[in-house]
Amino acid sequence: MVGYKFMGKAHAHAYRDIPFYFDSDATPVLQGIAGRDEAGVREAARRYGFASYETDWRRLIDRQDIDVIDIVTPNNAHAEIAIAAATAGKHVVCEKPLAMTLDEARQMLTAAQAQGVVHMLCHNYRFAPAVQFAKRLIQEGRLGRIYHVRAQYLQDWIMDPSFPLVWRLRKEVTGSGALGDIAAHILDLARFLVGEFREIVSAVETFIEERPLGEMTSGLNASLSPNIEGNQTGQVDVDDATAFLAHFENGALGVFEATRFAAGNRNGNRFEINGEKGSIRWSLEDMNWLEVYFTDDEPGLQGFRRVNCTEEVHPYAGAYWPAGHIIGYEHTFINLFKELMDGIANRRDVEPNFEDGVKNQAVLAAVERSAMSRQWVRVAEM
Ligand code: SOE
Repeated sequence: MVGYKFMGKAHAHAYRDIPFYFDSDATPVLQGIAGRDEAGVREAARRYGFASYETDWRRLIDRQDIDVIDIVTPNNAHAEIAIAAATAGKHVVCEKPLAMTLDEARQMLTAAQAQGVVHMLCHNYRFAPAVQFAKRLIQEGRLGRIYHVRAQYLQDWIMDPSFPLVWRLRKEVTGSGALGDIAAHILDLARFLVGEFREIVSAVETFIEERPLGEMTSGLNASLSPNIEGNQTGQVDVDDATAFLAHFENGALGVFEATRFAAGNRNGNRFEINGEKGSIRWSLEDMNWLEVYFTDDEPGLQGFRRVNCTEEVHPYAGAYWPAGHIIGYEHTFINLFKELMDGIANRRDVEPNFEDGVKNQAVLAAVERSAMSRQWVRVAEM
């Protein structure tokens, strides 16, 4: 694993838990973790249970005892590490967004395909049992033709103007703001559930343009840089919020919103899909439930039913606890890495992969271009 903070913790925990719940076709062994800060990476290795640590990620890639490289670094390091890993014949799994630009994403896909390694992109929310069940209902045609998808990813963790200018707010490190960080998740869910985007019109906004210098500490917390002189500040050069409309290839109409300025919404990832025969709704903050409405329900009894997706019949749910015993955020990663392990053991493609990463990156690029040009942008032209 390269990197070890918020996502490093989520991934390491998931790898360790896989054998607890699943008979996967391969079992992860935490061989090595890399990070530039020796004290930090040593402590991560100890806490997460890695056998060794390195202060240069290239050393992990050179090692013969390592088969898979997992990238949980800030976004500007994804491409270099993924391409080096794939070129060395290692399977690669990468946090989202796949890359800083569409061009980088394409290079990553090309490198992985050229070596025939398994590649995976960490859109973990696809792996909530209720989301997988929603996919099954749509695939079975239970909603019929899809008319609408509306999705929101609402957060509020940078609303305080004194929250520092961390890497997630600096374009050269992160690529974009709420767009690549959280709109990426909802557009990936829309592609997973509804289909491909055709064209987009968007707006982006940066509400607070200057912040004190600082660094992420743990989770989504940050501290001011210890060495700054006086009240040194820097310019925020990414979006705080974005909103866009989309036409899908299959004719569906989409409405999307992602922001870090929706007070009271800590991690509000939700969607609603309306089809000719019914609707479904899901919200991460109530992630075990799927709300389902069918137009052919008996008159007088029509209404949204709340389905608790913890039964044996619900994807992945049977691996955990008896029905009604709920699961959480971390289980989305366990399910995702279970698929990665099976894919590697059987040398078959897994999803979402770098191809999805390229398609998602094209949508992100179209959102950015549309916001600049104030015009509709066709995703295929990116
Ligand atoms: C911060 O916005 C963040 O941690 C994202 O980076 C994750 O991808 C998302 O799942 C939760 O919020």
